[in-house]
Amino acid sequence: METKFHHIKINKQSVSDDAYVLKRIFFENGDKVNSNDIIASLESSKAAIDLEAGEEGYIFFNTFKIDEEILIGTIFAVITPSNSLPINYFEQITKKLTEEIPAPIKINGTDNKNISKQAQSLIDENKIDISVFEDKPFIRKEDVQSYLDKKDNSYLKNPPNIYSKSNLIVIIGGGGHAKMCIDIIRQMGTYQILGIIDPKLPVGADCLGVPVLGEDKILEDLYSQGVKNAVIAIGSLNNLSIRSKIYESLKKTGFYLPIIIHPKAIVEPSAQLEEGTQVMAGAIIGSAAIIESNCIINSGSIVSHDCHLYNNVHIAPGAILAGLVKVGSNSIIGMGSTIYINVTIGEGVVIGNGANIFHNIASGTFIK
Ligand code: JB2
Repeated sequence: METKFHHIKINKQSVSDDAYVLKRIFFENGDKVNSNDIIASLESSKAAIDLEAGEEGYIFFNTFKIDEEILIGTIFAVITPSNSLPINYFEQITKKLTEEIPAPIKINGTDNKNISKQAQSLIDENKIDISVFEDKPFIRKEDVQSYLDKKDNSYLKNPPNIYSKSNLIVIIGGGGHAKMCIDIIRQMGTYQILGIIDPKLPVGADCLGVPVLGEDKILEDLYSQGVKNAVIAIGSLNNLSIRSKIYESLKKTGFYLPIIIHPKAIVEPSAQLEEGTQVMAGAIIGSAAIIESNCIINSGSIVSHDCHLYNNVHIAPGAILAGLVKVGSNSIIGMGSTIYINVTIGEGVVIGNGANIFHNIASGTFIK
């Protein structure tokens, strides 16, 4: 039977507005809501607007930040009957909507009905010639702000139009693991790679045709220009906490970290993957496995049924986890090692390459 999802859209409340500003969100992703629950409040030019769930179920929000303008017609959240959402659900919808969007309307200064009120006042304030936005079917405050910010830097030399902008992604780190991530993202086809962030590589250096843009401090600027997605492409084999620190910092800025899955990996439909997890070529994730956020399931490894990997775990190439294995946060299971059924590995454990583990391993242990 097809699962029924209820989309919560931003609907027009008054004739004069084309977008509303997000003020508060009252639930977290995965929370249970009743149909008459208020899930968020927005602001129009005239009044506050309360957004109702409209259906009972589990709520998942599209990625918007407080004080961001949201266009009317946008799918703001989705309510699902079970506490899970298909991988990259909002990306798929956005992609579909993008394909359905008609050709941009030419704006020549006489017809300004496609400019939000806040955008218009910024344009007036800064005396901007609106022909600079002629590739945009609708001008939002963010577009004008981004144009103003851009005057002072050159990260987005050729900004794509607003609709494809939401699919831009930056790669954090420009070493070996980044190459694997770039190949996966290109094959997934959902995101457009803008560039690499790496403090040790010179700006303009090239990694598989992707340019290095600068160091981590430019990330907030990029985010404010409309780049909302990021991939942590650092394996950090010696210190997994680097990945978790970068994850926290990117989330704080507001970035969305998509789950990336190589097209030649096998992930059973009943497996649950969380934000930022990466599944490389040839990996297999078995039924009902739970892989929490920011994990790497590296090439050719096997995570069998009912395994539970907590945040920020790295399963190195060729490692095999039998069914029901649990692995605590920040642990690494080395290349070619095997973990016996039902074994629990603690947090911050390093299992060396080729080890065979038959018993539980305490947190912080290093196994050669
Ligand atoms: O905090 C950081 C940071 N720390 C290191 N921010 C950013 N933006 N970049 C950082 N880096 C950069 O990550 C380094 O400057 C370096 O260019 C890159 C790491 O590259 P490397 O090739 O040394 O490691 P890797 O993490 O990409 O890959 C390792 O781990 C994988 C899982 C390799 O050992 C691979 O062989 C392995 N498959």
